Amino acid sequence: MRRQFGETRSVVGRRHALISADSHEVTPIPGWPGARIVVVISPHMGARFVQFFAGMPEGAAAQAPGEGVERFVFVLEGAVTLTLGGEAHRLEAEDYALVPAGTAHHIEAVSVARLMVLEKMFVPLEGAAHPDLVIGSVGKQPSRPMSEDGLLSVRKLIPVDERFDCEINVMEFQPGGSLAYVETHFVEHGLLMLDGGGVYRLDDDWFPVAAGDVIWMGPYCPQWFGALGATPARYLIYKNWNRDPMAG
Ligand code: UGY
Ligand code: MN
Repeated sequence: MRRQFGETRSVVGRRHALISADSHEVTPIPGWPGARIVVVISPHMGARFVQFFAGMPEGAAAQAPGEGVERFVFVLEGAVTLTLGGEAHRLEAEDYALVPAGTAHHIEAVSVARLMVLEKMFVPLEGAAHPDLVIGSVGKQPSRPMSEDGLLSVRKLIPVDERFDCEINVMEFQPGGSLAYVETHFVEHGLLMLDGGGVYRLDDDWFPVAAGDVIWMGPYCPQWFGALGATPARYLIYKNWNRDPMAG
């Protein structure tokens, strides 16, 4: 949509960013020929990971990321196949995969598809084995209550296992539900609003947020969310996890 006075809900600060779809910029990146890539979070803003949308025409194919990089793929629309070790896994909307660093693979769109991809340098844990491939579907993960009022629940997409250096969850807030307190922690977040909306506190500001918005919360960014509206709000949220704060 054309905006006469250059308005946007996007804000980029030192310790947080909110990127709304009206400010998406398409930028080609290696390994994704033919795809419409929008990088929404990257080390250029201070994050230690990359998060991007990939719009793929039918038949487009993506290659594995660089050395030492692990990749999380979440299907927003359409269907893709993830092929590794000679085996093809079909992923449709709300299906996901965490592909460990060093795993040769490719991703092919079997229809027009839209993905959210998150990549980071894997941080190994001394004495622990390399993590396995994770493939799953949001609806198949148990929904665990997270608040006494019954208004907040979480689905964990990655196994609870210290071999993994990240956690990726889907949090669901019933209307009126909120985080119980303002969190301040050393881990950072990449977030995608999946459904509904509400108000996000980031540092000392409160922002209206809606489905499609992406948020980066850097280390120690004070954060809080309250759901507004008649329908539940859901978001996908990444955090670096299971590692010593000294490990980087
Ligand atoms: O897991 C988390 O730190 C999560 N509760 N943070 C958030 O929703 N902003
Ligand atoms: Mn948090």
